[in-house]
Amino acid sequence: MSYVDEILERVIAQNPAQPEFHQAVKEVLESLRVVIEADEDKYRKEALLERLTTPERVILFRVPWVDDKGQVQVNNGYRVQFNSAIGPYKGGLRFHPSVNLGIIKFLGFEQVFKNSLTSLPIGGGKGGSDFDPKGKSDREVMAFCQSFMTELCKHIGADTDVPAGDIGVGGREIGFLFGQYKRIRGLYEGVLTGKGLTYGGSLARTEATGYGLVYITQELLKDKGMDLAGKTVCVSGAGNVAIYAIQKAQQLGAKVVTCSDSTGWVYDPEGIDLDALKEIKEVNRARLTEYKKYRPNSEYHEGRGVWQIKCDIALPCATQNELFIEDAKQLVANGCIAVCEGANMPTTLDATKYLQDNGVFFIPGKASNAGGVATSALEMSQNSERLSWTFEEVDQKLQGIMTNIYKNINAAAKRYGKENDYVTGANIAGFEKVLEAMLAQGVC
Ligand code: NDP
Ligand code: 2IT
Repeated sequence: MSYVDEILERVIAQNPAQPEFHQAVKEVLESLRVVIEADEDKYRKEALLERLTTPERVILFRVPWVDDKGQVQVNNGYRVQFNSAIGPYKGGLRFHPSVNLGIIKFLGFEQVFKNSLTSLPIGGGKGGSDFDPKGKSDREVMAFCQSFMTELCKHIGADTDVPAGDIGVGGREIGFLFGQYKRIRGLYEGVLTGKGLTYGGSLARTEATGYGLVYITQELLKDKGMDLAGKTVCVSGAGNVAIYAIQKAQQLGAKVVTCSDSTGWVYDPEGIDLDALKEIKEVNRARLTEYKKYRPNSEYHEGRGVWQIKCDIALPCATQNELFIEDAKQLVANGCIAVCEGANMPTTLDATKYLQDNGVFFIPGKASNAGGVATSALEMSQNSERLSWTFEEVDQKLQGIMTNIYKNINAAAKRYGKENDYVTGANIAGFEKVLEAMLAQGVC
């Protein structure tokens, strides 16, 4: 059996009931097959793929806290420190009831390659909890965050592991987490990114993932002789990534006609009203049902359905496995040109294949949403030099990083005879640097 197939079997056998982790590993290893099989004996002897697919460390912990009724609640806490070959572990924290170890491992594994693609010195990690911030008071969120950090602070630090936000973790949560870290460890250091601007945060970090996604989409279109201006765009999600993707796409002249949350979706044929969306989601923390009050001509539908709407560009920005094969077929039938992932692994493997086989340009999340973590790394640099850069400086660097990622994944795909296959390009380009660093550091 080939080394790649052997490891795919091993990952499934050793990590039962973790389908998202299997899915992420399968996608990466299928892409790396060409690289590994060119020198299979060497990599097998080095147990390179066993090391690549086994986290360096997994931390599981209990998070007890007291709700507003005086009831003690208990959640599960996770931090997966996946790979530190090229820098300290870096990656977000997700607070969502669906969180389990398999999901955090898939996200940590993806993060290793994504962080490598940024060309900045950051390793891969991810963490989170099954805590649901929805419907909780600020005091309850603070009580949870303080308890979560009381344990997590033993395992992180500005030079070891630097968490940030993800689903359910935004500025409010990062503030509570930072306060508790400082209080227990007595260190005022850049241990988290996505911080508020008054205590070490970076300008443009809030916007970075969504902006970066649109910058790389524009780069792809330019390379193909097209432009985002005048294009119709469908976005899913209505959180941090979705909101700033919509903003940048609109600034570049596109018309964004959809967004969604976990209960339903909006179709606004005249273009999403971003101020309304921000007020609903960022200020009121409310549901998308509110949108119709601001825009009576828009449609609100329960459930999922964003990908039915005819568009040139699709930007899935909600969560994993939210774009299925039926959606891919609909997008192709509607003449979609490109799908660029804002979320992590939003497209299923068969949907990805269908899109690629039918000539839709497809950029995977580890390349197209890397602007967020890249700007986190820029926040770390600013914290280290105890200076802060202007919005324009950070935004310029972000644009440069996204352009560079596009060039690198495009070149890697071409080098292996897979032109336009940006999944293969991203996995190989991300892997190459990690591989070299791992081999240079010996057996560890
Ligand atoms: P937010 O919590 O800000 O927003 C998430 C959005 O997705 C919300 O609209 C939420 O709906 C919806 N959503 C979440 N889970 C589900 C679900 N199970 N089913 C349907 N809808 C869902 O998170 P972000 O915008 O930060 O993250 C979105 C995606 O982008 C995630 O995949 C994340 O890993 C990825 N990402 C985030 C980065 C960042 O910097 N924040 C960087 C790179 C990737 P509702 O409002 O109802 O909860
Ligand atoms: O998935 C991701 O890249 C993030 N949630 C951002 C991680 C970070 O460290 O900024």
